[in-house]
Amino acid sequence: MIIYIDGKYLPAEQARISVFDHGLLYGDGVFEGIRAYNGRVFRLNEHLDRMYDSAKTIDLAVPITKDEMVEVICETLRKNKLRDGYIRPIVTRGVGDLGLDPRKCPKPTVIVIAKEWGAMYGDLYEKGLRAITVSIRRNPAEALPPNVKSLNYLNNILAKIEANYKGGDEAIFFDTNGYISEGSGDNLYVVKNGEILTPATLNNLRGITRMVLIEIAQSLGITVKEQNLGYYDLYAADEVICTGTAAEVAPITWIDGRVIGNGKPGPVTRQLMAAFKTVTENEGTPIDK
Ligand code: PXG
Repeated sequence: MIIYIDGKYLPAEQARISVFDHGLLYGDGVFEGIRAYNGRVFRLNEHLDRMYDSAKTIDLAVPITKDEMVEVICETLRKNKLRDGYIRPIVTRGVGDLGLDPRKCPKPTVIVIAKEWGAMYGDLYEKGLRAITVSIRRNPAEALPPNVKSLNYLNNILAKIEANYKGGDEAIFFDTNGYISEGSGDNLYVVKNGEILTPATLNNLRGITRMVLIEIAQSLGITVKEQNLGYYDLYAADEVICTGTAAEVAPITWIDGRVIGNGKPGPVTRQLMAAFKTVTENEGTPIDK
């Protein structure tokens, strides 16, 4: 496996960062999770826009341009002979001293990992996921905005740990006001009476797959409404869906012991899953020059 790190393409065992990198010491940095399908990188510009916006928000100047990042990502895929796979660009604050002041870090570290990664949830796309609403709340936007895709994922990891202990395939977060936020690594939707309802993106990450899902739904003539949702909306839903680059479009058929709909992936979910597959296989930035 070949990994890009600060201008070099190195074998994985030689791709090392300093123990004084503030990405490690403080989770100070940003990242993206992107997929390539069928020789093309899916929604690459949207992912990079989000990563550079996350960096801007934490006052981190990415040392290469977006165009250079596109080239580095495609070159990393080419060097690894990948046509399908998962891409993880990372920008950390860089090497500094102990002490959290970012002014101690003159040069951000840039890393790109690319590897194979198939369907995250295996047979659960057919069976449906079990989800647990967790007691830990999503970080509020006034503390650490969920729109910053930062290297500090502890809030999400704690939710995942709680769901693991309680027998869930995925966690469902509420925000500090009691409204539904998102999953530990995906956005959430309720289907009720043929309409899709989803929270606005202040209390959750503005998912790229979410954007795609909304476009697909609209092209199929399905109404999508952004609104505050509570746990009533989950338990009383006809269908519940989650989306993410890793999860893709996945059905949730059981939440906290309640069976959602008839306990099987519903018709709207199935329609969206099929349309998503078509879109991913036919769109994107070509990996080859
Ligand atoms: N919310 C959170 C908290 C996420 O981390 C999403 C929503 C969905 O966003 P996209 O843009 O991917 O539709 C994410 C993305 C992983 C992994 O390593 C997690 C994500 C993406 C890729 C890999 O588990 N989460």
